[in-house]
Amino acid sequence: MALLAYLIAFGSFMTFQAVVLRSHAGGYLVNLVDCLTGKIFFCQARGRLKKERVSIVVGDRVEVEEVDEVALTGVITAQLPRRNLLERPTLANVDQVVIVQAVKQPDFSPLLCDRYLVHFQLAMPFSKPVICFNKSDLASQNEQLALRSIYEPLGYFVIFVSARTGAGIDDLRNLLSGKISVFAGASGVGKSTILNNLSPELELKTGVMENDFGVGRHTTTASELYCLNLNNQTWVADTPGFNLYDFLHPEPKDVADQFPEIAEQKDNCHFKDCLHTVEKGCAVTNIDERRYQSYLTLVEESKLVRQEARKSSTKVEKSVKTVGGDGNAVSIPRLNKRYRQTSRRKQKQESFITDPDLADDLTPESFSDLDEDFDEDSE
Ligand SMILES: Nc1nc2c(ncn2[C@@H]2O[C@H](COP(=O)(O)OP(=O)(O)O)[C@@H](O)[C@H]2O)c(=O)[nH]1
Ligand SMILES: [Mg+2]
Ligand SMILES: [Zn+2]
Repeated sequence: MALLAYLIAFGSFMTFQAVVLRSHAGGYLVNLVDCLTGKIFFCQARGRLKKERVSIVVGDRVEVEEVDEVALTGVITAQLPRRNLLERPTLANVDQVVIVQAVKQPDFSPLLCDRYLVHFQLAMPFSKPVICFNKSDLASQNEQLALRSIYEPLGYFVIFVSARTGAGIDDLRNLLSGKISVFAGASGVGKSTILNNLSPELELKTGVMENDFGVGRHTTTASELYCLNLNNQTWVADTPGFNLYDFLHPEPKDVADQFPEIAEQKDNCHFKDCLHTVEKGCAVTNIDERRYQSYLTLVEESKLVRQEARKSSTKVEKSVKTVGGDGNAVSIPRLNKRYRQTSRRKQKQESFITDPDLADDLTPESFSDLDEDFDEDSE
């Protein structure tokens, strides 16, 4: 007992490194690195960090002090340098993305898969996306081969798994080991079921059930990082499905660079400013029909995105706000929403959760019912 008390007291003076798993109730849930307990600690950021507007996001490495191993709390005192930062989904220090698609239920959508590929190629140029087809138990060998033959020749690493039967899960585990990976893909493709199969103690809720608001109850609404029970150095982020406007679009002329089979042919095209879409005599030919349809769609969309951007850039007043008064008023740019501080109103709403009397009632369910941090105007 005395030893335990000593350890607790000692722990409170030590500095630990931690990985941020998700934001929660104005603070963060973290895993302590090199501490194989797998326990999740709730930490507030030190006031100084808030004042300096240090934005801590899922995947950040941080330093934690004042660790209380009984109450499972601590204080984040520093944010360690980031290797990278993804904007959508907001994640730091990501090594690779795994685009999860179902072979069936829902039917495989080449367009959606290509949207994710293009998005993550733009967002994470340092790492090639992996394509993971789930629900392989629902597709014949021939159907699997047909899907494989679209993407493998383009240089993508393709893996088939079934979270239901466990087929392919060991290969996926090897692929993830020692890295921080992102699972991206529409709701219902089986991301949570795969995570449960990889690490059963996660006990994630699966299956889309509609609640009274027409929203799937077990649909992920905020990015959350899970530490797989492998070697304490393997994390996977489950992320919400994207809305159409979440996808990044390059300039129309640059869409070709995101399709390896078009990129390698485009230099043979002698037309100036050719988008390789309609022109007779364009050198870009022999593209898989599904991929070409995706390409045409993305070129059209990227034109629309640029048009919209030009329209809204005239509304400059919307991107600045006025602070101060009495002749001292200055216009300053508005921060991107996700970097704004939580409003005082919202902090008050959240304070009941940080009430220690309520802390015992917190369950993973109540975590997922809470809003993401930084999602409200600070005005
Ligand atoms: N047949 C089959 N169904 C699966 C498989 N993986 C998941 N499912 C089902 O697909 C549905 C959605 O899974 P879920 O993990 O919640 O998807 P998420 O929204 O991507 O997290 C659930 O009903 C799962 O039981 C699989 O490998 N095979
Ligand atoms: Mg899920
Ligand atoms: Zn061309």
